[in-house]
Amino acid sequence: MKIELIGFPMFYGCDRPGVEQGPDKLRAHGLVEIFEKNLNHVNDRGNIEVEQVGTEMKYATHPSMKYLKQVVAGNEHLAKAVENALRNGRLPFTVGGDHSLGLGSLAGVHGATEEDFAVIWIDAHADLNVTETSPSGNIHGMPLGASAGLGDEILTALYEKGQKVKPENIYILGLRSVDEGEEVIIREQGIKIWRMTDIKEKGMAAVIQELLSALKESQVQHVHLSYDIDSLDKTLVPGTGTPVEDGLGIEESQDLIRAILGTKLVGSIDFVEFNPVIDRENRTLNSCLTMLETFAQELGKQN
Ligand code: B3U
Ligand code: MN
Ligand code: MN
Repeated sequence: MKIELIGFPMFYGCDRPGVEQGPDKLRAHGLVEIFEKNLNHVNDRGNIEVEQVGTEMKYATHPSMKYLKQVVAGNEHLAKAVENALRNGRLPFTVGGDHSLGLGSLAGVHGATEEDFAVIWIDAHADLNVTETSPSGNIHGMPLGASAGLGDEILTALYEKGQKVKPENIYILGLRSVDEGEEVIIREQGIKIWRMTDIKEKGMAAVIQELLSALKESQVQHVHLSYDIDSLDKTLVPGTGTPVEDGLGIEESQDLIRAILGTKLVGSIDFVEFNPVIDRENRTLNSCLTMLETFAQELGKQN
């Protein structure tokens, strides 16, 4: 298993500076070494170039989608990098930055794969908003919807025109903060979700069984795993833009990650929303390092 680490230092999608420092903060605390310890080939391709602009650009391209031009431009670069990594037989592991990077990541996967692929989105939020349903105008609340072909063409046509992933191949886990409009989209599109209440009620082991059997039934051969650290409980991640209570514990999250990677179908991964500037006592940093170690160990078993 060859890994291509890609940093995506962007905060425009969440409109809260600090999260763009995530990739370098994690590098400074051993990100590359964690992977090298567990895998024989890791290439850190560095950070994707992100244009630096001031707040006067927030609504310069669209009346409600913030920093639209900058988010699209950065994600076009990311899509190319993800597609290239996959075409070179590597697993792109993209470290954010905010979750708008799902746009570029999924566009790149779509570019490199012939067949339908699945997306597993682990997140407190659904990230399914379109311009009309978004309460914030923050694009990090929209990448999954846009990748499913919903909403404004400026986002759905990113990198390549049209839908990148079919709604029936989307699985969201860890949900506990869903906007009204997103609830409608989930119902109408038949997106498979496991809320935190489902996970607490059934237990993680049962949820994992449901997820794996649905995946198996779909017969997809590529799974994209998008991991938002705000899926973890608020107490574990004070250093993320929108922490939410009643989230996953570290062990629950590790069990889930191990099971998903254990399918050997995961071919691309995102790790997003760590904001070192608002962290407290390195609690979020430590949660991130623990989870990254789990990712690396499990990927290492696949050699
Ligand atoms: N759903 C809300 C809040 C949000 C989405 N993603 C995060 N927060 N991290 C929105 O603004 O779309
Ligand atoms: Mn997210
Ligand atoms: Mn989130």
